[in-house]
Amino acid sequence: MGKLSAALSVLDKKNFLQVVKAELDSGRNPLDLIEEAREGLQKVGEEFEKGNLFLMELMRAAQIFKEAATLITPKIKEKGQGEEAKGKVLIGTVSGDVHDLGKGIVASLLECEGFEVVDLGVDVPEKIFVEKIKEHNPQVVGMSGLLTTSIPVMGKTVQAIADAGLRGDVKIIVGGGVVGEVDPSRIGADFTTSNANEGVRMINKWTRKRG
Ligand code: B12
Repeated sequence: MGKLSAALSVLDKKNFLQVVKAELDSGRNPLDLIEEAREGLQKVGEEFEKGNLFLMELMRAAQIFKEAATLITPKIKEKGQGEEAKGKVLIGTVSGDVHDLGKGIVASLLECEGFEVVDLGVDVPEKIFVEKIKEHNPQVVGMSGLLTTSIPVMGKTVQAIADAGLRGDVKIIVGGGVVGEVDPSRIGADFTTSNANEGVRMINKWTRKRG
């Protein structure tokens, strides 16, 4: 385990933020830092699952991660400056799920790449996805979720988009922890991933202008 994930997994905020700052100052790739911090959060999640940590501690870990993200994302954005607008992506965490750290990272990465991002927030009902697709006309819809119970909810959301006659107009990408590892056909999505970079690469591929 790296220094960063070790500090987060024991909820040592001071040390964690110090390591983040030092690594950024030494020119470390901000995306690597995010992935390392994510490992730390995963460890916290495992301890929570085993009953060794309370929900309060899970929340504290999330808060520490958020603080680090406010230091890291401007560095990611610096890299992406000057890009032309590439297209529009609508993104949200599905109904019943409030996990949003990963979604925030994907949204920042997409903005860095020059996409316009419409972030619908968390716990987003199916009908809001449908309404907002009509309103914003995105090329890509991203759904995030970390709970196992979010898998069928995502399936229902895709179905609602299809029932509204909009499925042919958008590519659908799904991500977030174990949810991002399921087969896309189970959800009716075009792609699933638990890696923000891989997701952004796929969205780039879909929206690349031809000719
Ligand atoms: C932090 C956290 C919380 C925080 C969330 C704070 C917030 N603002 O997001 C709080 C404390 C609120 C929370 C609450 C709960 N949590 Co929680 N939580 C976590 C934890 C520790 C980390 C998740 C995280 O943010 N990781 C860091 C981010 C960066 O990673 P990520 O989300 O995977 O995102 C990356 C990729 O997946 C990808 N990605 C994400 N979304 C998308 C979308 C697209 C389109 C793309 C392309 C890519 C992409 O990009 C990111 C960067 O690479 C996980 C443990 C784990 N193993 O994940 C548990 C975990 C997800 N939680 C869990 C549970 C059970 C809960 C609660 C039910 C607990 C409770 N008893 O109340 C509640 C549920 C609340 C709800 N209704 O949603 C379980 C889920 C079990 C399951 N399989 O269903 C986990 C796995 C913990 C565990 N092992 O038990 N949680």
